Amino acid sequence: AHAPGAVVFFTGLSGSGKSTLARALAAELDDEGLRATLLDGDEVRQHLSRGLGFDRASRELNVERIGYVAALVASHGGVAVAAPIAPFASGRARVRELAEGAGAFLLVHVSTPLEVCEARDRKGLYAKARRGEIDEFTGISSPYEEPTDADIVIDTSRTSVDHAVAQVREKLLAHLEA
Ligand code: GGZ
Repeated sequence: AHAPGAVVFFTGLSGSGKSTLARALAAELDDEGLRATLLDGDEVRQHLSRGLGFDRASRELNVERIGYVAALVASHGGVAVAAPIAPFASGRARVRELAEGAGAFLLVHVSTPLEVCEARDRKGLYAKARRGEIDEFTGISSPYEEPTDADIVIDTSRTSVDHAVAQVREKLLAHLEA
C-alpha cells in the first residue's frame, strides 16, 4: 500500500488543453474535499523555474523541479496536478520515480494532434515558431516524444473537458483506494 497522496501529471503539446484539464480537475477535486495543488506550466515558469529557457537541459530541470514539488505534496497526503509539456521520456520517467516513492502516479497524455494545436494557436506562438521567431518550439523545431506508458490518453479535439475530467477522476480515485 502506498501513501494516500497522488500525482496527476498531464503531458502534451502547447495548446493541447493540458492547463484547461488540469484546472478543471483540480477544481473538481477541491469540491470533493481532496486538497489539489495545481502546478501549471505557465505559473511554474514565472516562479519555481523563472529564468529557465527551452533547451533540452532547461526543460529537464524544469520538469524535475515540478516532479520534486509534486512528490512532496503527495508525500503529505495531497494530490498534485501538474501540466508542463514535459516533452522528453527521460524527464517523465524521473517524475514517475519521484512520485511513486511518495504515492500514486497517473500519467495523462493529452494527445491532441499538432495540426489541431497549431490551428487553435491561442497565443500565436505556433505562427511565431513557423516564422523562426521562437527557437526550439515543441512540435515545430523541438521534439515531443510520445509517451508509451500513459495511464490515460485524451485528445481534446474528440473529448469534452467534462468527460476527460471524469475519466481522470475515476482512475485517480481507484488508485487512491487501492
Ligand atoms: C514550447 C514554449 C516555448 C518553446 C515558450 N517551446 O502554450 P503555452 O506557451 O502557455 O505553454 C508553453 C510553455 C511551455 O512551458 P513548459 O514549462 O510546459 O515546457 S517544458 O515542460 O518543455 O519545460 C508555451 C511557452 O511555454 N513556450 N517558448 N520554445 N513552449
